[in-house]
Amino acid sequence: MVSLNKIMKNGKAMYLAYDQGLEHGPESDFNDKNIDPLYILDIAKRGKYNGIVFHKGIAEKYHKEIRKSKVPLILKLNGKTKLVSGEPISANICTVKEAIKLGAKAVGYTIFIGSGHEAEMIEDFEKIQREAHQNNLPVIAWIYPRGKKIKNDVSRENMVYAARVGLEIGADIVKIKYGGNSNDLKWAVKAAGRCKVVIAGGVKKSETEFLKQAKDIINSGASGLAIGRNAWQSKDPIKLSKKLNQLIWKK
Ligand code: FBP
Repeated sequence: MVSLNKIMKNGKAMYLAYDQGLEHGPESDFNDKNIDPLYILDIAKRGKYNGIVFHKGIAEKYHKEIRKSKVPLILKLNGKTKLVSGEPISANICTVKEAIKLGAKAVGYTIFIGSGHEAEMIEDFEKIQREAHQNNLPVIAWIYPRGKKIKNDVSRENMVYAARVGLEIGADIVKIKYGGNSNDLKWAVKAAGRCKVVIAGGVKKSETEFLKQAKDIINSGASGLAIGRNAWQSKDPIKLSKKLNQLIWKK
């Protein structure tokens, strides 16, 4: 098994996700501050995240600063904009080799299970997973049920399915969305077996609501969270990150 030591601490993790510039576009998610990748990198460093998720373009253009920050880089290898309609597919942007050259400590890959293009993404994942593991690089799979067949992407059935797909296809960590029911999440964590489960943050909530949800998530057996908007849209991202840190490692 590939070692997760570089991107986890005592089997737990918090990651800062910043792929929304491509996935959602700047208009819906960014303000004057968080539009700047260096602002995000500073949060990741001072907030003690176990990894920062960037796409290739940012990883290349801000390479020097990322390296200097010592925050482990998780390179997201595929992505899509929100401008397309129809069955979703996430296109490859970066290879495993390029990710390694950029100093990545893990790679990430999105699969929309249930999409008409599911098979293409699973096939691509197969190559990526093999190459990453040959290079001792952990693989994080973003598994999101999506497409016209999916009525509720966070139903018990779909959430547990997403977690299990992570285990079945050889991901080391599976990132899924949480529907808010801790019993469902406990079952999902069980379904993922030795594949670690981390939970996405979703749209910005109040700090109290977010931290309460984070506590439920950790108490349900998940290994951590991989959040974006709830951290870098916060008025005080460092304070929030510190609270999240204490909660995950039960300080
Ligand atoms: P957030 O915490 O901001 O929700 O980010 C988590 C994430 O998985 C991102 O990595 C990704 O860009 C986004 O959610 C996908 O969101 P959507 O469900 O809108 O495709």
